[in-house]
Amino acid sequence: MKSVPLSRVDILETGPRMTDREESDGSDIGVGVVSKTSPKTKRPSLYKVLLLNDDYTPQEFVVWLLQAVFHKDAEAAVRIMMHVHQKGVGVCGVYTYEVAETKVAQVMEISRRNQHPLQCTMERE
Ligand code: TYC
Repeated sequence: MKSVPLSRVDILETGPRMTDREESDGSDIGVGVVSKTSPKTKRPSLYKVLLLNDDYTPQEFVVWLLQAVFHKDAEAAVRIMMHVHQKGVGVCGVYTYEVAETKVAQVMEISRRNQHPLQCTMERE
């Protein structure tokens, strides 16, 4: 019977058997399995930054502040200011905790420096 030449795979598989998880001396190479039990990303909680009305802070100052701190255009700033003026409270924006905290601190500090009683706070959405 005519013998068929050995292929490269036949030759390799004639040697000592070794699994994918062994070193050549047969010792374990320490490959583990990483199992994911929960999704790795969680959406952050969001917080509304609220502006409160008062009888003394000039409307023009509030409009300027909304543009400077909250990046509102003139039209949106006037709309928010008038909403707060008429309803007593209004939302300036919605942010993650640290951003909201920074905006509140900026509003309070700028108002204080300008001797206006304007109040700003935050609440979880
Ligand atoms: N009520 C103020 C006034 O008539 C204007 C004002 C608007 C003040 C919004 C605070 O958050 C505020 N001068």
